[in-house]
Amino acid sequence: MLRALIWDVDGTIAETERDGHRVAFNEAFKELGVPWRWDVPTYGYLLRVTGGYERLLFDMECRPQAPASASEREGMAQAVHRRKNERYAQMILSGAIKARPGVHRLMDECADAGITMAIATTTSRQNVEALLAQQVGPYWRDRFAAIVCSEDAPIKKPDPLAYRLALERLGVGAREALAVEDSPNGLAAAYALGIGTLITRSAYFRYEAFAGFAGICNDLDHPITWPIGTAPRTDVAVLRQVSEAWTHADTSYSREVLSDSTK
Ligand code: XBP
Ligand code: MG
Repeated sequence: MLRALIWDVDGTIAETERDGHRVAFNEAFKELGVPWRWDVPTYGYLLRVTGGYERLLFDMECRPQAPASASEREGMAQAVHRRKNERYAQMILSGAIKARPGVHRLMDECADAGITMAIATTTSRQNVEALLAQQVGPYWRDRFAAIVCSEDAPIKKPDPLAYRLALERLGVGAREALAVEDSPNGLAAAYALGIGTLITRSAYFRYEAFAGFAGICNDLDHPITWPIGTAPRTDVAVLRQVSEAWTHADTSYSREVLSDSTK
């Protein structure tokens, strides 16, 4: 039975990757004299690496203009990432980035239906705070029984740690929860524990060939498809059907992954 809905943040609650973090990174590059920018396709490619700091280090590995020594690159990445987060918070607080369609509605419906909610994200507490306070309101924390951020789960998605902690803090089993995600890395993190994932495609993953999802849609107000059904939008009744179908799904692959990781 569905008891909890676990929300990813970036790309899922709002289009923060393309319109927020990427733009803020470019502003930080400019301010700190870093001689390159990330256009929309380049940032999409870099999203394979989770974590803004890690993403930056990964990109620098093949930038001839980047410092030669690892310690200099790390120093530069720390400074840029810090400034990026300041600019990101300012951008979010200005209200420039809104929640994606259906997010507020589904959160309200879950609260009314007694479905507990949590957050499992690879971004920082400060970035979550900025977005949720702006978009959900000053009492946003009251809506979530568990809030797992990069400080709690430093090993980032696709590692399942963030979801493992969310389940533990919620006190529910994998089959009693659904995840809402926008990216392959997020899906992999939830899938590794056997949690069913509802994919709400963000701009970067509109044409991604996802595999292993419990349900998929372009946004929560648009039609959703799951292995044994379709519906015009995602509401609590649909979440329950998706969860029920997932209960019967074959996730033997994830069990193999889990047993391998404990050897
Ligand atoms: C997505 C991420 C984050 C953001 C940037 O997180 O990978 O790294 O791109 O945030 P989510 P930071 O799990 O919410 O989709 O700069 O704080 O890493
Ligand atoms: Mg995401």
